[in-house]
Amino acid sequence: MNKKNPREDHIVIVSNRLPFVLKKSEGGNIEVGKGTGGLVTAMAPVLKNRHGTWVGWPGYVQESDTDETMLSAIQSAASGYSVKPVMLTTDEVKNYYEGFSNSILWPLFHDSTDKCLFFPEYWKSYKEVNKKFALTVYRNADDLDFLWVHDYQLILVGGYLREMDIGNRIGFFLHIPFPPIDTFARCPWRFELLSAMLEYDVLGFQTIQDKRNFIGCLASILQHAGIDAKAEVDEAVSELQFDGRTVRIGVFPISIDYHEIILEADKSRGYKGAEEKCGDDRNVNLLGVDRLDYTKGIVEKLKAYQRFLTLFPKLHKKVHFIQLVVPSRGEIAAYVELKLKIEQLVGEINGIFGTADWLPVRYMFRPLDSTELISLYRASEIAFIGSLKDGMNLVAKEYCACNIDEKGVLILSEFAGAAQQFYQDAILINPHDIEGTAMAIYRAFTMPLEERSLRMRNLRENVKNRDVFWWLDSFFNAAIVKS
Ligand code: GDG
Repeated sequence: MNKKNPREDHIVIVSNRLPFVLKKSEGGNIEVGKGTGGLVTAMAPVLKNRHGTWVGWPGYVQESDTDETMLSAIQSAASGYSVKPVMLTTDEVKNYYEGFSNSILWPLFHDSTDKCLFFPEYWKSYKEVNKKFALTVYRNADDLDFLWVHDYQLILVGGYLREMDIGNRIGFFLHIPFPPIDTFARCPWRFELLSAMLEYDVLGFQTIQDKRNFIGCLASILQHAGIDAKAEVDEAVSELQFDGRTVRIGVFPISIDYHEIILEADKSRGYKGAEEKCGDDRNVNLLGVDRLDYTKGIVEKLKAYQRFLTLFPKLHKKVHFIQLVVPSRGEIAAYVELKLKIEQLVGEINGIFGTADWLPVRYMFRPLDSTELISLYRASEIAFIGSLKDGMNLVAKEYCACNIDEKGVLILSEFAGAAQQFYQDAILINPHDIEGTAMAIYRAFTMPLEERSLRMRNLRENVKNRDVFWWLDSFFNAAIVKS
């Protein structure tokens, strides 16, 4: 097979979703909206500066192929790159997307095996849709394009491209955690998934723990099947020989376009009066921004806040917990139940502690536009991130970047990938420890200005030095074969 080095200026990105959402209005017109979510945030600046092609699902169901009106609506939403849509039918959305992707792989990779539904029809559809994505790539890629497949919905795409005898270099980046062997081994299709991952030339993970888990799974599952697949864990990028090829395995913590977000933050309405008072005299917004997801620990955060209000009655009316929840995966039962649970708790806390002039929790369930989101970051003295498991968590990075005055505090779950980068300067919490998290809120609230500034300066420096372009370059360097 003729594998050539990729051209840095020509990438084909393959992800389940395109960076925008198309909806058909009642009158039959196609409306284009911006997509939200971590993958879109990270990848949008990558193509903007390099051209290339994005292959993905535009987010609505269609039983037949794309038509011209849709193609032009899709293309006009993309600036500087071309878009190749992959359309999904109702059955595919149910079995591949809601089923295998979000009711097997998502919970399995996030330590929530109780939510896994190992239905064979999900696996069948996952294979078919991955093949469909591969075919779209095959039809649209040039010889020197670097093919970059993203995330858990599309693990098999690389393998199908090899079957189509494509000679390009192909990379894969996993945005979510990779589970340990005890968890991964429960999956009936563990062997097929692992083997498919070894069809890529370069595999990227968010943290060293994810890479370690992956290599542990290889050692156990493939070697049981008599396949030799050993790699060093501790090197930044390690190499594994498999089937006469070299597979590179690296750790690339994803990030944000730091400079772009600072420009936006600078323009947004300023801090609501950055208070210099110390200790109990401050008035503080505590901010949570999460997609509706059981992995984000929203219920645990609310319980910890409730405990904090019980422990510190003197601080009532001085703290406002603003929790933005962005609708997500609303067709899946676990998400519907979670929404009810969150809303019940919000009501309970406001009912117990609220007064005529103070609402302890301000809850929003809708997406905001990016300008609103940025002014919320700027207006909040504490960011509160309580993921039970999270690949990275870009909200943590965005909050720090937007904290231009360097007076804010980041409370961060030790189970978010970002904690491996921020452990020295964030207040780390174990979100399962409700009492400990309540005390962490108190600590953030009472932290002296000097300490807050020092920590926030370090956090921002960290994000600045490792922005999304640093991430892209590191991945690309690993993808290139040095002669
Ligand atoms: C996956 C992994 C990993 C949120 N609300 C609004 C909005 N957002 C944007 C945020 C941020 C993104 O969505 C959320 O990113 P996260 O990283 O926090 O989480 P996931 O969506 O679960 O992302 C995650 C990521 O992929 C990247 O690899 O970090 O671990 O789970 O950018 O700003 N954006 C707008 N309005 C909102 O209301 N415009």
